[in-house]
Amino acid sequence: MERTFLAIKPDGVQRGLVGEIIGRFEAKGFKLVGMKLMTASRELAEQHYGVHKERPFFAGLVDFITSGPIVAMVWEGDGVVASARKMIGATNPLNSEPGTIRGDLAVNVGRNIIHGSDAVETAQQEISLWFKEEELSAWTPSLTPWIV
Ligand code: ABT
Ligand code: MG
Repeated sequence: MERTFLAIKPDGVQRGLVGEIIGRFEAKGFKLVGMKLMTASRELAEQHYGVHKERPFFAGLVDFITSGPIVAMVWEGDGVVASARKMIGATNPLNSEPGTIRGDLAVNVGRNIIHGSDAVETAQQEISLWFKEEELSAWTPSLTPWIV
């Protein structure tokens, strides 16, 4: 089953958007299989954004992403990598369609509230960068109603 790495960035946590964002992926029908609130080290952030190492915004990006707690998550489901990117919206929130997370909740490309892996292969690399195998839970949704 396909998995992706999503992270609510420090601005999303500070703005109290954790519940709103998680709710969208739950409502869509994806399954949460890993989650932790953590402040990333510089080393971890630099590895995560390694492809942007030479870009002028790299140092500021690492400063931002390590500036406070983030909610690191792994979500599972058919086509979850591409679907989550679609739900997140374009990198620059001013270009993100209304109805997407960034389109509805953000305005600044350097403060775009959530990260999502951009391809299945990247997702696998990011999941193993951020999570140990034992931190992930394989579970099957129960068909028994929880409230009778
Ligand atoms: P991420 O999910 O954070 O990787 O964003 P996304 O994949 O949509 O976009 P990319 B290109 O990977 O951007 C990485 C982070 O760099 C920021 N950024 C990007 C800038 O600040 N200026 C720029 O010109 C570009 C291209 C946006 C992303 N994160 N933040 N925060
Ligand atoms: Mg990216």
